[in-house]
Amino acid sequence: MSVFSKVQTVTQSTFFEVNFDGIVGPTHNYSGLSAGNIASMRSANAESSPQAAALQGLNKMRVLLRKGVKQAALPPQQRPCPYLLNDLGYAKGSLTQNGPGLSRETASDNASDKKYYMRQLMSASSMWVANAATISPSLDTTDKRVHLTVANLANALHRSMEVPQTTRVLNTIFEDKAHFVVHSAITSHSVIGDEGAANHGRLCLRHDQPGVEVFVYGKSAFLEKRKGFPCRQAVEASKAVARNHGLSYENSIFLQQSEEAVDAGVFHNDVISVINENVFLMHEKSFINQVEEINVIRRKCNFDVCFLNISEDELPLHEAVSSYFFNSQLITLPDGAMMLLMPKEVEENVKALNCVDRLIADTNNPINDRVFLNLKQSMKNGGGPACLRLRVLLNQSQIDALGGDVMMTESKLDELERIVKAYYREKITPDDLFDAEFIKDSYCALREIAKCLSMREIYDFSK
Ligand code: SUG
Repeated sequence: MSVFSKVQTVTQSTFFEVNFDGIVGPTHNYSGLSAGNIASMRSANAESSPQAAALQGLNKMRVLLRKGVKQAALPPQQRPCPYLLNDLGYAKGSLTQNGPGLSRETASDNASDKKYYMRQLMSASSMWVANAATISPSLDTTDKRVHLTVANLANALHRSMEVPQTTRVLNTIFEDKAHFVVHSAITSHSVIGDEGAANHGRLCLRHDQPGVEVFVYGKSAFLEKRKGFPCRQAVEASKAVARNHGLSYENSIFLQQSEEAVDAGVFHNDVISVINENVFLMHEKSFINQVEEINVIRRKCNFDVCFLNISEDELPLHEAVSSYFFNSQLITLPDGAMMLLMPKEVEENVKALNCVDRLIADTNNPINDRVFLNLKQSMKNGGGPACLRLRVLLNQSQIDALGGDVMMTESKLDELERIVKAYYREKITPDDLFDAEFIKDSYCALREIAKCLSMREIYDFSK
């Protein structure tokens, strides 16, 4: 029998991968803000449904909860972003059509400035919490605490403005210093751009064993500038995170994205590969010197790694990107079996569907199930299942030490669903973002969500 067979050991792990999903915010819209993210560029100015987007996200959490996976949630952020609004010299409410007017209006101000900034300031992009932070579990770090580094997201204005609120939320949840260390974001500059867990994975024999942390980058101050789509993650940032987390040379590895992948729309590594325990599922065009790098990983890991290297013939790069095949959540279920939670777009793409079914039929890997979910509202902005979740490996005492009331239950999901149905709009266009009534309604939604998660102090408007 193969070492990677589908027959599972039944001993319960003492560590759990807790999936923290970002609750989609009430301002979810398509503003075409992300260069190199093909879905975001294509969806610019389309009508969006914040309500459908949030319900699709809550449904994903419910599906995993019912599979016995530990599920948690992170609240949406306040929009327009109060810190950036203030930095830009705009008074509160001044950017809305029917707001109180520009109390600090100057000659330098004009309508196109306002439109440009409002689209940035209103982005609900904090829903993609795979970009909120990078996390090293206590099993890997020298001081045996969980380390989290907030991502600086320095490559785009609408994403970099997430940092202060993400920092506040993570400090609230991971407040207990006996278990957790929350590091501030690395100084915000694109040369040291850091996009968090979307460019990070962890290989281990089982979740309760020490692992080798895999950092993926696209650029470096020491590499030549390239044409084509922008690279977001700098190796300098990845190495800083590894140092701050107390990872050793032996338990960290740094891989460079292939330029072909970046130019095909792979703006984060989670668009082209995914790791869970000892399984590394990747497209053959994911990394530079991929074959050699696989051998380096084999040597570093003191356990067998199951590399599932999908060929261009089986699933061409552009279809891997359009279906978001690799942006799936690869999850170990309580019985030890592995499951792929995939976007519906995989089911709708013949090659992608054949590919996942071939993996499930193959007896030499532990993946034995797949579930397809409709996440189309988020997908249209380039955010699949894996983008919507932040994986945090925790043992029971660490779970007990979490601040707020963020672990999901059926009744908590019911309550969140009720709030979304009551306060989120069914349809908006980017022009609705300027409506003061819309902003007021969104504050009501956020107030109730914060109450539901017992995190009352996180929003500026409630102070
Ligand atoms: O940063 N889209 C996000 C999608 C992030 C996906 N995350 C991961 N791959 N982990 C981004 O490009 C689009 C917003 C807009 O165009 O309105 C956006 O920000």
